[in-house]
Amino acid sequence: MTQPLARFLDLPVVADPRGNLSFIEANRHIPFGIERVYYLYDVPSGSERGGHAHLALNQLLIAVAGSFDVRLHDGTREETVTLNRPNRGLHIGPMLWREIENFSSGSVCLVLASTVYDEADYIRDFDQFLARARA
Ligand code: T46
Repeated sequence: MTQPLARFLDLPVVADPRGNLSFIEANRHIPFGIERVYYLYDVPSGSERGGHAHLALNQLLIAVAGSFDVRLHDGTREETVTLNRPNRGLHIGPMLWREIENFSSGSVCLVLASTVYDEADYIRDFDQFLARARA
């Protein structure tokens, strides 16, 4: 059976009549330490984010509000997954091209990242990515 390019991780939920609570502990619920948190919000309809791969970065993407699609490519295969639950993350490892699209109105993409921001870790040209991934 073909392995998915990225793994869904179900996060704990503390259900409560006052509202639900989910939490994430580094190296327990996700397989990496967290050095950075960022989030995408106020995304205009029809916008796309991403369009790059990372050499070493691990990330967990969560649709903490609304939904969006993540299109992944490993140099050979392409796969699209939808994130639409605040208690489910998508673990994206290194050397996966990602494009994020179809953001619903009011959606928020929360990202936990294994390192601080480093432009040198990005591959922003798809042909360069393909050459490197297939090497
Ligand atoms: C990814 C997807 C899901 C920073 O200064 N610090 C940061 O932590 C980040 C993430 C970005 N930036 C700067 C770099 C650019 O000048 O913000 C600007 C926009 O970044 P970018 O075009 O890379 O944004 P996205 O949404 O296309 O990609 C981001 C992450 O960069 C990327 O790692 O996987 O979200």
